[in-house]
Amino acid sequence: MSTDIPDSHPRKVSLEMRERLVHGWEQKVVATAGLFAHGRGEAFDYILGEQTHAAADSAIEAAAAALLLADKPVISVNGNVAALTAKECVDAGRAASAQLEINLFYRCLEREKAIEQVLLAAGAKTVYGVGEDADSRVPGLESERGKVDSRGIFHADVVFLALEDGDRTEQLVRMGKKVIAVDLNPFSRTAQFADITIIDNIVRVFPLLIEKIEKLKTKDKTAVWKIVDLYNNKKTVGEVIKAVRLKLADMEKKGIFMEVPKE
Ligand code: PTJ
Repeated sequence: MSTDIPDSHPRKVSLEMRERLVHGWEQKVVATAGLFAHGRGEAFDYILGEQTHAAADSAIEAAAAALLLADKPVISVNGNVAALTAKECVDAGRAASAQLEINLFYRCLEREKAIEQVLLAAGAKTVYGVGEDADSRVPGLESERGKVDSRGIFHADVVFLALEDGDRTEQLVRMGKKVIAVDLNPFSRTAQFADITIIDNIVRVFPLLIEKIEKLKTKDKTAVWKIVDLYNNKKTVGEVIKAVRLKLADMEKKGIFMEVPKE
């Protein structure tokens, strides 16, 4: 079932995102729990004003730089990411010469294949982590997320991941990898443990990331290294939390949330 959402609807973009997830759920791409996870993300996005904050923008720039400098970068794809941004994953992978690997919490071959199909249809040439290809394990991680591809995440130096429960980020960092995480919740374990935390909606992140990768490709390597070296993740996460606090304080002070425009 899909509803035609009129252009005039003030929540059109948000409602369309939900439709994509429901469609993904019907195709077995999205886990049932993925729908709840999206709801949590929506709530944080609402508080963030559904916009990319300046601090998130600098995290995206650092992510672009880290991906470009990596020897073996990998973009980790789960159900929600594939349903919302399959084409963008492929485009970012191409721009940064990064591999795409499917990594799921609710892992089963049916979902792995469904997500692989979505990525191939979006233009991917190779997709790692499907079935027997997930032949290695992240040490210390007992969940299905621990299953990784030896050609991909297991030997990667930089891993880009999004929208996931927190335990894997910590272990990947312990393995010595640089982890770039996209998570709208600045308090999550993923957000706290990642080396570069992008607190923004994945649908806004990818287009900006691709743009920044292309721009940094034209710069010399020293300038790109400088971006990574100067980046401070604690400061970035703190700045986003501060922006939210100031916005809420301002709304509280004004005591007005919305006004119906007069005819
Ligand atoms: O596809 P699978 O099997 O790997 O399962 C994926 C889910 C999402 C079910 C699993 O990873 C999960 O349960 O995740 P959590 O613990 O709910 O965490 C998801 C995080 O992503 C939450 O902190 C949300 O705020 C955040 N989030 C949700 N939607 C978005 C988002 N962050 C960025 N952009 C979004 N669109």
